[in-house]
Amino acid sequence: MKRVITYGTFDLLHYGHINLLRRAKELGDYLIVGLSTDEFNWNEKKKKCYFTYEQRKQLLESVRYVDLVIPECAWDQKRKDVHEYHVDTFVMGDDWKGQFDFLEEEGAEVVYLPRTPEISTTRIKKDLNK
Ligand code: C2G
Repeated sequence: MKRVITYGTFDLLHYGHINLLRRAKELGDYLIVGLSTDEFNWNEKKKKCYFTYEQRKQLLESVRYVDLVIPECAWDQKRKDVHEYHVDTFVMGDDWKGQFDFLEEEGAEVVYLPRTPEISTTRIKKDLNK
């Protein structure tokens, strides 16, 4: 059983997120998503989510590629998560390229996947405000 983990806010879930989750799942058999909590988003990413953590969790849990959703409360929980969840592969979009290579020290393969161009939560909000 190959276990994969990825992290994110996943607000206004869109096809770019789904493309990431699908490709992440293709790298193993079990996909864990570390979902940024509302506090983490606001305090660490200055992101004000449209959907609450519980709503974003419910959406992610309904995606066929996702097997488990856990809270992401801090930047530095990844090292612990890799061991606690017996993770083989860590995946992020390539906007994060190089930021998490240290997880290889914990024995995890680190993979950065190309982002889906054009779509983003920021773009959706901007277009809807026109
Ligand atoms: N993503 C993508 N293509 C897009 C938009 C997003 O592949 N058009 C990917 C991102 O690269 C990321 C994931 O989808 O891997 C989730 O994106 P966000 O919710 O924006 O996550 P982010 O705010 O980057 O949080 O500790 C890591 C952070 O929690 C990542």
